[in-house]
Amino acid sequence: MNKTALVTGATSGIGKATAQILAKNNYNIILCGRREDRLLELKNELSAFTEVHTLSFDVRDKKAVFESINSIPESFSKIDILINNAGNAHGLDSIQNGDLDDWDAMIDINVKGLLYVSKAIIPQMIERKSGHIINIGSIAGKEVYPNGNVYCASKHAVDALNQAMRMDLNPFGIRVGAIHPGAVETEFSEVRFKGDVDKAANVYKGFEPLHPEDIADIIHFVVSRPYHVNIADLMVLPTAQASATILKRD
Ligand code: NDP
Ligand code: 8X3
Repeated sequence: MNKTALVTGATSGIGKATAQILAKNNYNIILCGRREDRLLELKNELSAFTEVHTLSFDVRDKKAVFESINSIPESFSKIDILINNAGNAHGLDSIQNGDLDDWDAMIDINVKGLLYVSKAIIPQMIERKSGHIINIGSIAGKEVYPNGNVYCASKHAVDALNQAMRMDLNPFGIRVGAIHPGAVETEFSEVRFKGDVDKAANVYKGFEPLHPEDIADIIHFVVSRPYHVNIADLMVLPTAQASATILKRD
């Protein structure tokens, strides 16, 4: 029987590429995100390969998270793989100039949203004594960089939660691991710079960033390891990137 994977943030970037590669490798997919038009478009594309269900909710809205996950039809309700990917940076400002709404967004989406979705799905994994959770962290969860303050804090929290989940879920045979990418060219920088596409494009100028498919390919590798193998913590950088702040540009 095909495994079922629930992917948050499947309307764009890493989440979308992950849904695409998993669908092509016979995983049933639950696509999550807020933008329904994109969810339906991707569902149409991936239905050629596998069974696809869509769930539109904002991960900040805990009631909507639980209602949506509880509404999943029987045929998709056994979730084998949870990919906690939804998240973004909002702004790139010093701590003294940071915008409170940006701070709320990053903590509410990247940390609390990840917790809500996990809390809604973990009980069924515990009951079955099986499951695999992949948390998408960041190099920003391993290092801090100037003006990255709250985004870095939110991703350090993901790193901590990844370790904590692995400990707490260990008695139940549930695999938990994180992937921490460096620079990946997605809509990430457009969101961070509030739609300023030129500023966003500059982030990736002069070097080859990772493409969302590079991370998706690794996620597929991680979930397809034999049960006794848990890839617990993996940092993936573009070759041009040595750290959060050291980048070799042409
Ligand atoms: P994108 O902006 O391309 O995708 C972000 C996804 O998150 C979208 O599908 C979006 O869907 C979803 N999302 C955002 N806010 C919410 C919300 N409130 N409720 C539900 N879904 C939401 O960025 P990436 O693909 O790059 O980002 C994916 C993950 O990778 C994030 O956790 C990010 O922090 C992490 N990451 C990214 C890196 C990069 O350089 N790009 C590097 C390291 C980590 P929708 O808007 O439809 O709701
Ligand atoms: C995204 C990568 O370096 O902008 O998490 O924080 S970075």
